[in-house]
Amino acid sequence: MKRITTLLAALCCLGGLSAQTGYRPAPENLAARQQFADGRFGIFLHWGLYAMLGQGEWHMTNANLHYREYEKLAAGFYPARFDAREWVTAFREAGARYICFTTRHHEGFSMFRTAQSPYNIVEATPFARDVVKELADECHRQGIRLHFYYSLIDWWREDAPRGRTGLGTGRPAEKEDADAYFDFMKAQLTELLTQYGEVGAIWFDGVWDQDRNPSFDWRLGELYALIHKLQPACLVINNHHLAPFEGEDAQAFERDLPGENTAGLSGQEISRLPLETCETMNGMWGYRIADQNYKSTERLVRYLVGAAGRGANLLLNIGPQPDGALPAAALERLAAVGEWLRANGETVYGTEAGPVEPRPWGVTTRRSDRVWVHIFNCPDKELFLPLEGLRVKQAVRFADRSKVSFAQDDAGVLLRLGEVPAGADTIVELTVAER
Ligand code: H79
Repeated sequence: MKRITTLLAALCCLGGLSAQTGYRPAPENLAARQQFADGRFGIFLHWGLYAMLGQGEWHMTNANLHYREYEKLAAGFYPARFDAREWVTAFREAGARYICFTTRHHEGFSMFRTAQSPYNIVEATPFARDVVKELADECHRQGIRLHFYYSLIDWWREDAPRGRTGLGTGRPAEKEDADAYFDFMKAQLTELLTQYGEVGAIWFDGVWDQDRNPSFDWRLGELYALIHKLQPACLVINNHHLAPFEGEDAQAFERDLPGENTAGLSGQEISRLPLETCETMNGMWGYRIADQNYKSTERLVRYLVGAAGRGANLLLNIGPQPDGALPAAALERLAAVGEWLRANGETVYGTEAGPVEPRPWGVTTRRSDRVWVHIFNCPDKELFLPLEGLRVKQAVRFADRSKVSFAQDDAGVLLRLGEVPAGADTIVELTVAER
């Protein structure tokens, strides 16, 4: 099976998904990968003109809005409450170690100062401020890394290659010009990597738009080589829902933990690169006025810890409002997750997946001789952990360091826990030694 998937991946590359050939990551890139993986928690931001419509970031194509009408939103975009310092402070206090911001989503509007198109926040809106610059300066001040989401697909540009989406936005077919579009993207990526200081990652999305056109070439090799030339430490991440291509520095998953596939976007094999999965706080990426279906703090913590227990980061999304403020429900959850991480972050940051595979009851994380057993749902008053090759020297509840009694043999350890509350993360810390 694995061989078939590898073969398929190779065929995909031949069929146009060419990646950076002969890529040897620079030492500073390898260091950045480690720092990225150690961070475990990032905040994803989907913000663009679509916020004004309050229907999520796909409304332009879902409602087949004409591009000449849609672009008029720009003249009314004035997010008076936008304050980069407030945003970044809230993310840092939530315990996030990085932010990924949509510099340009599928709607095609650039949220940064660009000379490549007048359709950008500085030139086309009365706000006339480069929010990416303000965020970058603030991130650098507060020691948070900044990643740039960059869409490969564009529903507004006339030259953008047509895939399976954005077909009803009224653009004349004869204006399609892939060469011009790739020049545009390369010039914008150059701006993003030279105007804003250190960039933690470029996060691509949209490869799947051409999945019915296997001969289409996204020229990813050229894009990746450009990024690594301008900033060797900058990670290339591409949310294409496939096994990684050469030239990528971390692997993305969407709306599922690695190894799970409830949303149907994450059937790809899990690579040895740093892993990251993204998920929404409510049900949408971009601001959706009718969606107050926010996940509880407990659930968000379980998801973050569930990711860590699979050796992955969580990139947790927020859709800022059209006025530039973050939704109150999101701010509440950020504060609560931050409080949890201040108490328990030691068991998440800088860890790797623990020795016990994820189970229905929870996950394990590990750093050197410490293993943290995160119990979300204990079926019993006792919990057996298969720990072949490891000897447990001590077991304590992480919260109060109280001893947990246990028995062990060659197969593993039986923890005598007593009652464990359902839903929350009860953490038992094991001190282990190799057998
Ligand atoms: O930016 C956010 C979304 O706007 C974007 N990625 C996240 C991070 C995204 N939108 N949809 N998807 C991801 C899921 C893609 C679903 C697909 Fe399909 C199923 C792609 C191909 C098959 C549905 C049908 C969408 C396009 C065709």
